[in-house]
Amino acid sequence: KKEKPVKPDYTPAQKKRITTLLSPADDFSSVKELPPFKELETELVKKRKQDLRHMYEKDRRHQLAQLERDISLFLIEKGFMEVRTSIMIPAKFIERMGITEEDPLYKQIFRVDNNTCLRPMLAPGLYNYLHNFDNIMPDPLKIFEIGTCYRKESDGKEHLEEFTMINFCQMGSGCTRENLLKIIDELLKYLKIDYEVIADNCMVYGNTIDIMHGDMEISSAVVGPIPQDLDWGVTKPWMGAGMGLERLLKVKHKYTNIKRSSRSISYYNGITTNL
Ligand code: ATP
Ligand code: 9VF
Ligand code: MG
Repeated sequence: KKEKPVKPDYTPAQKKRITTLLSPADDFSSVKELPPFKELETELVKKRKQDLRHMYEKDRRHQLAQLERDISLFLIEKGFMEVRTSIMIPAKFIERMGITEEDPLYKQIFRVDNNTCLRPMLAPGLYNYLHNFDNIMPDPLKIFEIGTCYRKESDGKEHLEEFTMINFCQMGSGCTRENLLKIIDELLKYLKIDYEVIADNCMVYGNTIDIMHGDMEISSAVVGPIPQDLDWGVTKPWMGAGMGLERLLKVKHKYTNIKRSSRSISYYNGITTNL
């Protein structure tokens, strides 16, 4: 039996506009027939303006900024010290990370000039702190950074070229897979995000423990040491994990596209600003 097409059929441009205007909370499952485009558009524009006015009145916090604050407080509470390092880094840090021309990440680096690039990850800054704080702080040394990273990406719904990473790490005693998974579990429980643990590997770290939500990787976690530690003057065991904040927001708010949670002039807290 052939299914009756739902009328009216929108043009591709109209479908796109409706998709942009939809919020994950909108539910059309009980609607048998969609209204004409203009009618639906007007209704959705009105709802999204209301959503934004409601945020202005009741909350005023930016999701991405608030998530950063939540994660910072959580990790500070757990004994990790917050650091902030440069977004523009020496290009030689890329090589020192062990990222060679064969590594897919190599071509993804945004170069600023011959000697400078935008950081694709937080590890170089953290390595510097692990080295410099080793003879200052008691054991174990626990630090983290949250900040913007840049990678040239080609595919869409889960990748941004400008995204926010949290990378926490511990050096010295207690650096076991079990302890690492425990912190990740506590953090993701605190953020109310379901996950699965799988094994993966990458060129920089070798074996990684990947934290997945469905098909999307939300974190890569590693238990060191690894050979390139020595190039950073790091000689003790370590463990650490990197996690993307926009991906966490995508899961939390059920966004269909990660752009909704990115740094943007097109969306505010997942709502289009084109109203
Ligand atoms: P993927 O395989 O999905 O491209 P990755 O393994 O290259 O990710 P990692 O280097 O492990 O990413 O970075 C740690 C975390 O940072 C990822 O688990 C993800 O949550 C986040 N992340 C990495 N690249 C991006 C990106 N382009 N946009 C948004 N988040 C990202
Ligand atoms: C875990 C994701 C090498 C001791 C300074 C900290 C980690 C992986 C994080 C990473 C990636 N690594 N950005 O290192 O915590 O996979 O590229 Si450190
Ligand atoms: Mg990874």
